[in-house]
Amino acid sequence: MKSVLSIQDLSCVGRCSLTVALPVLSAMGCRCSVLPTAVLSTHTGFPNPKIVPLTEHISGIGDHIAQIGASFDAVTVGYLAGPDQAAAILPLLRYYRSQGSLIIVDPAMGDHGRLYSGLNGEHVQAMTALCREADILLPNVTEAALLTGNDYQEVPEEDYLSALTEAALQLPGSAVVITGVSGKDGTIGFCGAEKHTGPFSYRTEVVPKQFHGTGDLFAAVFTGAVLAGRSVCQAATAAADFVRTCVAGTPNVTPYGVEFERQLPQLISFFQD
Ligand code: PXL
Repeated sequence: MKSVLSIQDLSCVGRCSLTVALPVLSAMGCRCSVLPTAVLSTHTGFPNPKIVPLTEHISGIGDHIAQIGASFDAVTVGYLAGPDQAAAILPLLRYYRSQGSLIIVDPAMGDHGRLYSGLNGEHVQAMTALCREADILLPNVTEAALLTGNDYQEVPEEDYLSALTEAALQLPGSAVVITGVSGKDGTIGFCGAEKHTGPFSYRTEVVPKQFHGTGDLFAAVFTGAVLAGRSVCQAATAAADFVRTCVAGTPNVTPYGVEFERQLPQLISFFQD
């Protein structure tokens, strides 16, 4: 059975981060271990969440996980509550990279041209350092712009996307997938490139509803699909289609996020022993 270590926050209410990664990766047949970097009463899309950072515990938890010899086919990183958290997980990422784990980083920092509430420029720098340890990067357009020092375009031009992809590929990783790319023609999709196979892109008709946590859902399905042997582009396509189905199947836009639960049986097709 494939195994994943998912490093991100645990938001008690509001589907995102670990409450998405665990069920999705389990449905896809992966043993999913977690390193919660913070506990939040809700994600930051609800007003005034209680945030309990676990920053000073990250290295102790990571050391013990490594010490018992736990191995992972993939180690994934998502939302972190501050720059010191990014610094705290760096040694663990380097260790698992040296052990041959595939490192997938979704530098979850913002959307629609703005940083998430409570994050700042220092966070962007720390996340950029973390992205240098990744094999595969999964930024949205906002995050790709922040990582590469470019301006943000809400409806990005083709040249702009090529420049963002090219700039993100200058980081040491082997592939980048830029998610949530809106087109003028009522489409949404992703674009990206693998260093050894070149660029790719995918568009599908947009379902005009915005939710928290869809990037986390994309990252979880993507990870499971890559571990099931799909190429980066195939895995991203499966993830984009799954997110679209979940968004379309959620009648009301609320901060509780998308109703992915009833779609989980679709993911069983990736299940491998
Ligand atoms: O979905 C990204 C995310 C994850 N975790 C927390 C968040 C957000 C986005 O706002 O607040 C706590």
